[in-house]
Amino acid sequence: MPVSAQGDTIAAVATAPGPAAVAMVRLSGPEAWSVLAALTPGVTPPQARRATVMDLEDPVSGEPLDRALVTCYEAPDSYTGERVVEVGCHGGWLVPALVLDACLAAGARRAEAGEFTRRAYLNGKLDLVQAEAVADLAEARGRGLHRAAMGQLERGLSERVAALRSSLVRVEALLAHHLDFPEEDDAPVPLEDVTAEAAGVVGRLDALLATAPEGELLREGAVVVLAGRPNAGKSSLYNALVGEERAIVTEEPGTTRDALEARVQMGGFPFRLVDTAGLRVPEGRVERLGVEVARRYLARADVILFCVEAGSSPDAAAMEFLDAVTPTPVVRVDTKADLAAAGPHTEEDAGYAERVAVSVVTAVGLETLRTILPRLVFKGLVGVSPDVPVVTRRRQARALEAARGEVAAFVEALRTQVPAEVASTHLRAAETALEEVVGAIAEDEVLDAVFKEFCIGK
Ligand SMILES: Nc1nc2c(ncn2[C@@H]2O[C@H](COP(=O)(O)OP(=O)(O)O)[C@@H](O)[C@H]2O)c(=O)[nH]1
Ligand SMILES: [Mg+2]
Repeated sequence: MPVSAQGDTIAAVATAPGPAAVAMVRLSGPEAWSVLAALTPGVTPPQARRATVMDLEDPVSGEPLDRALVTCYEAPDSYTGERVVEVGCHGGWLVPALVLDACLAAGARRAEAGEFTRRAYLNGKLDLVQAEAVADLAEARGRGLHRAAMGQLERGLSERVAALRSSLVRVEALLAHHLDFPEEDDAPVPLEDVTAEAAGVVGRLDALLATAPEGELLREGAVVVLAGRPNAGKSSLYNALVGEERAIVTEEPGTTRDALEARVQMGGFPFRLVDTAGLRVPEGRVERLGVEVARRYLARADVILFCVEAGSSPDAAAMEFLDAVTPTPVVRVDTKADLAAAGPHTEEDAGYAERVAVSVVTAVGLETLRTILPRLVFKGLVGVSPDVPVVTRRRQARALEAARGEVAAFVEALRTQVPAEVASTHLRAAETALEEVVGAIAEDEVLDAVFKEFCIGK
C-alpha cells in the first residue's frame, strides 16, 4: 500500500481566486479528517466518497463560515493517495480564504505549489509525465495542447516509453544469448539481429523526438511576427487576427514604435502575435528603437508575416533582412487587397512559404491565414490522431535524447567490434534515461523543477 509521502497534512484553495459560484479547498494528509472535524464540531464525519452538506465554523471563534459540500476520501483511494478532504464552498474573494485559514488554524500546513500532485506522484498515483500533463491541462488555451496533455494523462507517452524500455531489455537478452555461444560459428542469435533490433529502437526514439519542437511550442505558443514597411497594414492585420483593437492604426507611417504581443488561437493552436514598428530606415531616435525591437523579434520568430501593400513591391532592405532570417518561414501577405486592382502577382515569389492576399475591410484572406499558420508551424501535429504521443517538455525531450544517444552508441560499439559486454553498458544507460522520462528514477531537484511550475492547490 502506498505510504504517505511527507506525513503532514496540507491545505490549499484549489480554485482560482475571485468572484465565482463555487470554490474548492483541499486537504491531504493523515490529519485531513480531523482538521475537518475541527470545523464541524459535534457532527458525524461523512462517509468516504459521499458528497455531504456541512456547516463549517471557525475552530477558534466558533463563528459560522459557510455551508459547504464536503467529500472525504480514505487512503489510498484519493488523488494524492492519502486521506483527502475536498470542501466545495462558496466562491469569491473571502469565503475560500476563510475556510483555508480555518483549516490552517486547525493544524494543517499551507501547501506549496504542486504539492498535491507531487504527493500523488510519490505515492505512485501518477508518473512524472502524467503529473506534467496535469499542469499542461490547466495551461491549455487551445485544443492542440489539450489533446497532447490528455494523451499524456492517459499514459500514451508513458506507455510508448515503457515499450521502448522493454525493447531494450530484449536487445540485452538477445546479446546475452549471442554471447553464450562465442565459440560456435552459428551462434543462435547473429550479432546483426542484435544491431537491427537496437537500430529499430533508435528509429522509434527519433519518431518520438520529432514531436518535441512542436510539442514545446504547444505550451509556449508560436511567435508570429508582422513585418513590413510602415503603413503596410501590419497593425490593422494584427487587430483583425487578435479580434480587438489593440494596436494603433493610423495613416501616418511609423506610429507603432514598440512591439505589441497578443495570444491568439488559430485552428486550436496557440500563437503569440507580435506587431512591430516595421523595417524601413528609421527617421527618429524613437523609431530607430522600434525598428531594433522589430529585428529582435524577427530573430526569434517561428513564422514571419511579411506585409506588403498589394500592388507595390517590397523594399530591398526588408527583403535583405528577411533573407538573413531563413530558415524561418516567411508568409508574404499582400495587404489592402480591397484597394488593389485584381490581377496576377507580377514579381517573383522569392522563396515565400506561402502568399496570401488580405483585406481587413472585406476580411478576405483572414481565414486562409488562420489555416496556413498552424500548418506551417505545427506541421506534424495538425490532424494528428490524439493517440500519437507528443513530447511537450524540455525535460522529457532531454531524457529521450540521452536514451537515443546511448542506444546509438551501443549500435556503433557493436559495429566497431567493441566487446559486447562493454557495449552493453550503453543499453543500461539508455534504460535509465527512459526511466527518468516517466520519473521512475527522479532526483529531488528534478521534482522541484517540475512542481514549482504548478499553481498552489494542484
Ligand atoms: N482599404 C484598406 N485599408 C487598410 C487595410 N489595412 C490597413 N489599411 C489602412 O492603411 C493604413 C495603415 O495601416 P496600419 O495598420 O497602421 O499599418 P502599419 O503601419 O503597417 O501598422 C491605415 O490608414 C489603415 O486604415 C485594408 O485591408 N484595406
Ligand atoms: Mg503599425
